[in-house]
Amino acid sequence: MFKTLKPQPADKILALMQTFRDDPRADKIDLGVGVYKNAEGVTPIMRAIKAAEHRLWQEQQSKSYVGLLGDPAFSDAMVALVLGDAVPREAVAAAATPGGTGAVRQAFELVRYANPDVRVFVSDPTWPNHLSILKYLNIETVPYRYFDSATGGIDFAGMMDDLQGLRAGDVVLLHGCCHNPTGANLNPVEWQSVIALLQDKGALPMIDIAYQGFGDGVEQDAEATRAVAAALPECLIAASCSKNFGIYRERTGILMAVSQDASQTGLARDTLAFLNRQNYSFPPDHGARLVTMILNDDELRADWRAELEDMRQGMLGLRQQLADELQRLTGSDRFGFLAQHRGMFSRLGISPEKVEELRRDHGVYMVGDSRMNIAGLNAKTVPALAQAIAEADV
Ligand code: PLP
Ligand code: TYF
Repeated sequence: MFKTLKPQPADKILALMQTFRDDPRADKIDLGVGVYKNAEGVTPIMRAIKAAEHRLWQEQQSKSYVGLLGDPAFSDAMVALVLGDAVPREAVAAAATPGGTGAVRQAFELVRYANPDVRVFVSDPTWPNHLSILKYLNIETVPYRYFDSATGGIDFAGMMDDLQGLRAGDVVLLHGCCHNPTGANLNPVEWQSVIALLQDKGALPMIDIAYQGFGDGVEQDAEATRAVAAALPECLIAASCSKNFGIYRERTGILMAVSQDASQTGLARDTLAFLNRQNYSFPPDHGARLVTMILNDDELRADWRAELEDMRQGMLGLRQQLADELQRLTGSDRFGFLAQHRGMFSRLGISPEKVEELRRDHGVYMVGDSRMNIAGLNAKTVPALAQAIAEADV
C-alpha cells in the first residue's frame, strides 16, 4: 500500500530551518521560522511558565483524562484573555486544541461539516499552512488582495473590492493581529469597514490570532477580534498560546465558536467535542494547564505580562533600528514600513532571486517570499543585515 503514496512538497519554512543549520558560516543570520528569540538567539522558557511547571510538578496528583473539550478553566481563562467582555461568556463555545494549528484545522472541519459547499476567502498572502490544510480538506479557497509590495502596506481598496464577491455563508479568514507573513495590519477604521461588509454579505469571519501581545500590547492586539465578535451574529476564533507563552512544543491552542444567539452555543459546543473526538479524542493538557495557572494567579500573570511586554518592546526596537539603518544607507524612506509593521514578521517585498542572493552572499536566511522574522535579529546583526540589503541593491 505504501508504494501508492506520493512524495509531498516540503514546508518551505521548516525546510529553511535545516538549510540554515547546515550552513557553516559563523556570521549567518536566521530570519526564517517564526520562533521568538532573545538577543542571545535563544528561545527562552518564560519565567511564569517555569514557575507554573514547578508548582504543577509539586501539586498535580493525576494525569487521567480531562474531557473532550479540555479543562473548562482553560476555556474560561482564554475566552477572557482573547475576548475580554466583548460578548457574554454564554455566547462562546470553546475547545482546547493541539496548538493554534489544531484550532485552525478544527475550524475548517467545522465549517465544512456545517456547509460542504463552503468557500473560504483568504488574504493574499496568508500563512502557507492555511492553504495547505484547506486544500487537504478539499475546501474551495478564494484569495483576496491584501499586501501591497510597492508600499509595504495594505491594498485596502483591492481587499474590499475582492470581498464584494462574498456570498452568504462564505467564510473570511482574517488574522487578528500581527499578520503572517507580511506584518501589515488593518487599522481600526478599516476593521470597521470589513465588519460592515461582512454584516452586509452574511459572511462568517474566522479569526486566527497567534501573536496576541507581540504587536501593540495584549489588550490592543485583541481589539479587532473583540470588535468582530461583538458585531457579527457568529464567528470562529482560533487562538494559539505557542508564541505569547513560549510553549511551542506543548501544542496549546483553543477554538472558540461565538454566537449572539446563545441557544446555538450548545450545538456548537457538542460539535467541537465531536470533532475533537474524531481527530484525537482529548486535546493536550500540559500547556493548557500552565496557561490557566498563569492567567488565574495575579503574581504569575503580572510577571508573564511584564516578560511578554519586554519581548514586544525588543522587537519594536529592532524594527526601528533596521528602518533607521536602511534609511541612512540608502538615503530613501522605502523601508520605513518596517517600523510600522507589527508582530514577528515583515515582508520586505523583494524578489526570490534577491532573497537567494542575500542567502548566498551574506548568509541571511529569510523565507523565499522575503518574510523576515524580526526576532531573529539583535542590535549587532541589524547593521549587517541593513548593509547586506543595501549592497544587494534590492
Ligand atoms: N496561525 C498563524 C498565522 C501562525 O503563524 C501560527 C504559527 O505559529 C499558527 C497559527 C499556529 O501555531 P501553533 O500551531 O504552533 O500554535
Ligand atoms: O510561520 C511560521 O514560521 C510559524 C511556525 O508548518 C510554523 O507559524 C511554520 C510552519 C509550520 C508550522 C509552524
